[in-house]
Amino acid sequence: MAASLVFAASPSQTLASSFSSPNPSAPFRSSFTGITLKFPRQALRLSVSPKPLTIVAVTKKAVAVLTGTSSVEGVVTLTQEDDGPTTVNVKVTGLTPGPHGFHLHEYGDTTNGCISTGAHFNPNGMTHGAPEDEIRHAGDLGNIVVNADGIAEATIIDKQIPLSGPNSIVGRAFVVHELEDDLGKGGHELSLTTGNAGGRLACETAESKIHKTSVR
Ligand SMILES: [Cu+2]
Ligand SMILES: [Zn+2]
Repeated sequence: MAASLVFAASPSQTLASSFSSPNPSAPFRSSFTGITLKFPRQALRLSVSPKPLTIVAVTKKAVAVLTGTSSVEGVVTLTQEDDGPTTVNVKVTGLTPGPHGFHLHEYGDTTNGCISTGAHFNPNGMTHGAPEDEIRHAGDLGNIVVNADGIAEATIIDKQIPLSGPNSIVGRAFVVHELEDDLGKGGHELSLTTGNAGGRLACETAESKIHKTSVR
């Protein structure tokens, strides 16, 4: 998607620049010149590259390495094909066994530890909920469950955390919490804002890598 936008921008810039220096005595001729300029450029590109590059899919990837003040650490890997859902692979170690709230918070700022990541990422102005709820923060990814060895491994597939576009989560931070996220249903005063998931044990910002899968 991003790649096709880049390609589309090139001919229109060509057109705009040819209009920006019109011949005042012959306005029709000027616009005609703009169009003929566009076709030779494409023809040139085809002759230089006999097998033109075709973008068949854009795989977007991002990664966050979670660190905290405690012994908790982990890695979050994100993958998104074109405009499909995002797959989140999480592995966190050093947690107490049981469920722990796992969210995407608004800011990628960890200068004051996990506190400076702000609230849950919420571009649609919703209240806190479960990942499967219609009313939820985009950043509500539920809980990750930690086994007896203190390790949590999970794969989450979600449509509200794209890696590009206006609601891109690249540059925002993942946070692992001390307690279970009640998914907005606990009746606590914090249930509808944070799921009452307690302290922030580890966090890190998602950083992006874009891969284009191409064929010739
Ligand atoms: Cu959180
Ligand atoms: Zn939330």
